[in-house]
Amino acid sequence: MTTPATVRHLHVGPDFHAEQHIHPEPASFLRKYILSTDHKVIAKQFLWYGLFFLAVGGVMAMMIRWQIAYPGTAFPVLGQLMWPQSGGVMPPQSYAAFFTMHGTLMIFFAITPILIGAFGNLLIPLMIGARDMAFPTLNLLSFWTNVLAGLCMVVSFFVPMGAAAGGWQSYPTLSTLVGSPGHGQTLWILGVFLTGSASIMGAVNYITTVVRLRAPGMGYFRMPLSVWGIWLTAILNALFVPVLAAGVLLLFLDRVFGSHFFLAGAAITKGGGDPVLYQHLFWIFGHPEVYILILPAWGIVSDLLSFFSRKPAFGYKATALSMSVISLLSMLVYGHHMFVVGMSPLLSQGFMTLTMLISIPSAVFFLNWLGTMWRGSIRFATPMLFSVGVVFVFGLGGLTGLHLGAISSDIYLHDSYFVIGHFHLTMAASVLLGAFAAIYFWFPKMFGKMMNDTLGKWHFWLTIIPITVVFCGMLVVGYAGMQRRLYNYEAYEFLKHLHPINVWVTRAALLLGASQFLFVANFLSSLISGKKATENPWEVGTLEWTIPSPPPHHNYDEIPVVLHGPHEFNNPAVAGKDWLAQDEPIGDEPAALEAAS
Ligand code: HEM
Ligand SMILES: [Cu+2]
Repeated sequence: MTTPATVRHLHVGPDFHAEQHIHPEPASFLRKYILSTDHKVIAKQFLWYGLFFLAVGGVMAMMIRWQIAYPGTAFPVLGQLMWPQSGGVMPPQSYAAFFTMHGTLMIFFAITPILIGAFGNLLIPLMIGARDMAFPTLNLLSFWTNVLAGLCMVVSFFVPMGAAAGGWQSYPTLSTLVGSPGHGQTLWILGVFLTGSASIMGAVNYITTVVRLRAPGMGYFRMPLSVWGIWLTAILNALFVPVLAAGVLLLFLDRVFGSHFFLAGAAITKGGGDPVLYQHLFWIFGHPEVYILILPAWGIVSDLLSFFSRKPAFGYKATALSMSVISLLSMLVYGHHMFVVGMSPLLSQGFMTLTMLISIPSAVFFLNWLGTMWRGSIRFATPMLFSVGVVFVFGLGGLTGLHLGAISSDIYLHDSYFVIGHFHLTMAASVLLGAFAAIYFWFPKMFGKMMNDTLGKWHFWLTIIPITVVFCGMLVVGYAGMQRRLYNYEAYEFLKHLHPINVWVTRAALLLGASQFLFVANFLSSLISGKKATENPWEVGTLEWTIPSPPPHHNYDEIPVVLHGPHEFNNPAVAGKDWLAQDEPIGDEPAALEAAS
């Protein structure tokens, strides 16, 4: 969108022109596709990388569920391949490694690369009107450091004694040499440290790009909510991933150099530290981490609900501010993960009160979601269905958080399947459905082709129904007292009656797993022979839809000048269509720009 020459010289922000030259596209295959500094290429690299680990983490979840429903029987095909010595039956040690690595891979190597790595990279420069990230080389480094981290995780499956098996938090003393003598745990530490470093690099890049490279007129309260979500996530990453890095570094020193930061009592001969210290370091990071994962999904869903309801996002500013308040409060509540560690009641009451406070801003943006859809002329395309799916599962998950935020009920439910059900609804299902919504929506911009909407709708219904059965089933068995991480819960008489529910949960999980092949087929066939995408197939106004699909290497011929918010629908001054691009002038727009400054 070219703008009258006069407008370009009205500065409303930092001097951005100097910082955004048009660089020629690299010629060699290596620089163009492998060692690329182009944010759009790096976005695709993160997407493939994340989808690979999502598949690995997903298959592991299926095998965990198989063991729970059909203990003592081999998982079809894979069981025999992996455990021929036990007739294909998953041994107890492997069960512990499976839930540990399932959780680790899903959080750090699947959801993070997809929602933060891929969509952070794709959307931030395009949606704020920039040519690339502030630090393109750092961006390249961040991706390849992640690949190194992923390699550590993959290799850990093949070392003697296998992968880490101390839970995705890797609490000491179990994760020290006392509980985990093999190299698998050390490789886990290296992998987490490296992926943490990559996240910090990305965070610095995202924060700087949003602050410094917004196009003229793109004030913070004109940024799409997708950018708000990813930006807040980057800030939390920059603040809290270093805490995790410090914790695992000390654990590494304990394992490799014989220090005693997390070893105490009988585990050592003299001096000594405290294993509970690690829990504090882990959860100071760990609770903000759940918001690091979900904030991008919240932002994306807030935008998509508006786009497909053909209405401005209800309470746009309130949603952006609620997400900011939640990010702030998320720094102050980590103790609710440790109500049973023997903390002073005064301290846990403080954490409980702050945790309950979070439900207020959460309710604000949740109601804004409903307000956006209310009386909208809703287009139920696949991205919209997945967005509504997020509203549904997050609503369920959020409500069950209240049980776990209250000390009295948490002491009973701690480490039960109720916890597993809760965080899978809030963290797994919400981010997974959010990621699918984003993939179906921005696939045309990334690859220049449309995904098949009918297949997409089948994928949606065959995902939302089983995923609800799986995680709500977990809430029920957890409420009945079933603990997590039990290789064979039927060893406990009082849990035997839960077998039928667990069988149905596993059947639903297997259906959930199988229906993902619809997505794989749709993704690959659309890449190869999908319908060519136009510049703006969804008819929405954010900047990325004002340039070709896929965009040219330099994104914008001219840096756009932003005149409107991201959700301009049904503006009476616009004739012949119900939407308005953020840089589209109506009437004497140069005056409007002046007004915006
Ligand atoms: C979509 C299908 C999924 C299914 C069926 C599933 C199933 C499970 C099951 C059964 C467990 C508990 C094992 C046990 O304690 O005995 C588990 C643990 C876990 N899952 Fe998932 N999961 C899925 C997706 C995800 C996703 C997308 C994430 C992350 C965003 C995730 C993160 C975790 C974590 C962190 C744990 C705890 C691991 C531990 O106890 O150390 N899961 N999952
Ligand atoms: Cu928490």
